[in-house]
Amino acid sequence: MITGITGQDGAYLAAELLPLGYTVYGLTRRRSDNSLARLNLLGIAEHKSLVLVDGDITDLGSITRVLEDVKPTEVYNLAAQSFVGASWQQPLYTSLATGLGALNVFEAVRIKCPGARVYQASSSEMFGNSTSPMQNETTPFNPSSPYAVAKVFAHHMAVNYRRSFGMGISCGILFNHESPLRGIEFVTRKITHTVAKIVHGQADKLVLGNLDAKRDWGHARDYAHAMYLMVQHPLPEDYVIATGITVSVGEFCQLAFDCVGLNASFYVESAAALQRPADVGHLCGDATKAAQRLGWKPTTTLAQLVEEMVKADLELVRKQ
Ligand code: NDP
Ligand code: GDR
Repeated sequence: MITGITGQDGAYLAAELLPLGYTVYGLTRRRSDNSLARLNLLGIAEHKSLVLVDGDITDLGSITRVLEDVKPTEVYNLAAQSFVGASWQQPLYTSLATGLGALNVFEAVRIKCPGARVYQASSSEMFGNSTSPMQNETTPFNPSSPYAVAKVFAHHMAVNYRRSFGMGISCGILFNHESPLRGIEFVTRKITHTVAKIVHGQADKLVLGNLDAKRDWGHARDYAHAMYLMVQHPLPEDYVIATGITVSVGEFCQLAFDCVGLNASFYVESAAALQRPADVGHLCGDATKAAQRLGWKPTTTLAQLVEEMVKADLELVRKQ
């Protein structure tokens, strides 16, 4: 059972589990346009073992009913209001979906299928502006946005349910991970999509906020594999998943423009209006524990990731 199956990670995770013989139940909430764009792009929307079920993580009753029907052995809670920028505009909704929504899932599992293994999508944003140059499972949290505060709440609840009820909940503290399926509002996809529009004559500049923010960017496919490995491990624990390499937004821009032979400095601008009320300046993850205990390592380099995203957006914009 995957909550958030229509999102970037849900799609990659479903694509990981289906070939392994799983029946994957994907929770989808009611929308006026029932687009399954990401599942379609990965060619799994019509898979015979993919079953979509209706529910919303802010509605405990709906999750409880779904779990009663499905009786899953593994539950991956990926659903969230996941855009940090929007969390200042919608702090209450973000707390409801990203924080309490996770608690609803743990509570429904406790009531209906307490033996299920659970994955909780925790985030490197929980570290905020950390004083440690690299963050691992012991680094203190210092959340800088309503989104990060909600994730810290969900993370502590996951650990609490594990300790209080002996539930098999693992938290993946995942650093930023991207792909051609990334939402257009996130900075990497905004960059690669705008580069493609510039190449096709549909844009003449790329306007961003903080160009100096540094992130540790990996590929979402690798990170979905880490989620699966965590849930298979006999002991539920928390794991940092990251590449250990960090670059700035500005450097990411140059890598993307390099792919099409253009100089980023001619096109990229920074606008004060796109700066966040508080930003996280530097994140770099230490995934040693995941390497040692799960045998997990990233397989895609940053250069490969950027190239894949730029190529996909060039093709998308060309078709449009
Ligand atoms: P996306 O924003 O791409 O996907 C979010 C998913 O959650 C969508 O399927 C969305 O459904 C669903 N959703 C949102 N609110 C609800 C709700 N109330 N009830 C049911 N479903 C809901 O996020 P990602 O795939 O990138 O991220 C997955 C998870 O991992 C999130 O929890 C995110 O916070 C976390 N995370 C992500 C990282 C990253 O770099 N990508 C890093 C660390 C953590 P719909 O399609 O209807 O909007
Ligand atoms: P983040 O991702 O906040 O790290 O959260 P995002 O891509 O939104 O921002 C990364 C950094 O880029 C800076 N930035 C901009 N960001 C956006 N979106 N748009 C811009 O124009 C822009 N200009 C500069 C931001 O200020 C920030 O410093 C992502 C989400 O997937 C979360 O759900 C997840 O938990 C974390 O990654 C780890």
